[in-house]
Amino acid sequence: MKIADIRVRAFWYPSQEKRDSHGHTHFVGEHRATQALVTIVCDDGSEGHCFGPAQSLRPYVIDSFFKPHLLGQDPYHRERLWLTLADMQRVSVGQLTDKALAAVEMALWDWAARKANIPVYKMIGAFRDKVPAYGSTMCGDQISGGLSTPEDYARFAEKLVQRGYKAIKLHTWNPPISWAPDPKMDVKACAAVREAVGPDIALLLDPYSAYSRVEALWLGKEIEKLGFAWYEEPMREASKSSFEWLARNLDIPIVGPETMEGRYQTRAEWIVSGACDITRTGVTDVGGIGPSLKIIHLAESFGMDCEIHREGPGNLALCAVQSNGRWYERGLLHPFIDYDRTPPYLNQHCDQMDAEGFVHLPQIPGLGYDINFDYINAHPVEI
Ligand code: LLH
Ligand code: MG
Repeated sequence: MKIADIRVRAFWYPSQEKRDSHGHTHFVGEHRATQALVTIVCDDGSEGHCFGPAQSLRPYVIDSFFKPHLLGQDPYHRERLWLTLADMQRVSVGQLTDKALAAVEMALWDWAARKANIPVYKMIGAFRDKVPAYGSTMCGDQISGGLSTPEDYARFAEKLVQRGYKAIKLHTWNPPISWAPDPKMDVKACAAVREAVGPDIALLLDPYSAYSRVEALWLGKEIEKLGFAWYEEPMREASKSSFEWLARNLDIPIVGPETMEGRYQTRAEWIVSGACDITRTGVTDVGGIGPSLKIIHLAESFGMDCEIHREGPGNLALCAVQSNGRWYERGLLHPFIDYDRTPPYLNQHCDQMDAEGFVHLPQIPGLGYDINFDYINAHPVEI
C-alpha cells in the first residue's frame, strides 16, 4: 500500500464566531468562515480525511512539505512519517505548522481506522466509550448579555448546569478589551459562578496568560478559597521557573503547559521540575494524536494526569484511550451560540453530549467525523 495523493478542499460555511486581534474567539454574529478538508488518497483508492485551517493547508505547504515526504510511502508508517515531517519543522515551522501537521497525521489515523472498519480510539486501545465534559466558555467580551460581567458568567453557568455539564471552565477577560486583564474582575466572575452553581460543580480557571508572578499568586489563592479544581496558564509558559515557583506556593493543581512549543520534551521538563501538577496536550498543540499519546503515557509514568486541550474528534479519541485524565473540553461556549447545532459540513455532530454531561464516542469507522462531502464540494473557496 502506498500514498498516491494528498488533496485539500477549502470551503466556506456560516459561523457565528471569529478570533479577535489577540487570537481569542468571540461571538460576532453570522458570517462566512473558511475551513479545509485534507484527504490522503492511497493507490487502492482508499481515503482518510481530517479538517484543518485552510491557510495552514495552502498549496505551498502541501507541495513543499507533505507531498515530497508522503507520496509513495506506506500509510501505516505513521511514526516514521511524523518524525520526518517534525524534523522539517526545525527550519520551517513558520510554513509547516503544528496545525497542518496534526491535520495530515490525523488523516493517516482516519485512513487506517476506516481500513480496519473501527473508530480510531478502539484501534489505539479504548479505556472508555464516553467521557465527562466540562463546558469551556469563550473569553470575556463586551456584549450585553454575553460574557461582559460576572453576572453574565453566573447566568450562563446556570444554563450549562441545566444542559448537563458537571464542570465548567471560565476563560475571563483579555486584551484587546481596554480594561483587561484585571485579576479582581476574574475573582468576581469566579465567585459569581461558584455562588450560582453551588459546591458540587467542578470549576476551572484559564485567565489572562501573561499575569506577573504576584498577580498569578494572588488570583490562585483567591480561587483556592472558592474551591476551584485547577488553574491554567496564568503566566507566560516560556518561563518554566515561574510555574515551579507558583506550584510551590499554591495548593490548587496547576495545569500545563498548553501552548508552549516542544511537545513531549517540554512536558517532560515541566513534570520533573514540578512546574505542573497535571500536564496537558492537544492534537493541534503538538502535531497530532501520536505525539499526544507519548505525553499521556509520559504523565502516566509519573503518576500524573494529562488533561486534553480543546474539542474535536482527535482530542475526544485521546480522552477515550487514557486512564489518567478526567475531562473532555467542550466548547468554546457562549450564551448566543448553540454549540449543539450540527455544522453543515457534517451529517451529525461529532461530540454529542447527553443530559448527564457525558460525550459519547462516535462509533463510525475512522476519526469520528461524519462528513457531508456534498456540502463541501458545493461551497468551494480558493486558498
Ligand atoms: O484564548 C482563548 O480563546 C482560549 O484560551 C483558547 O485558546 C482555548 O483553546 C484554551 O486555552 N482552552 O483551554
Ligand atoms: Mg487553556
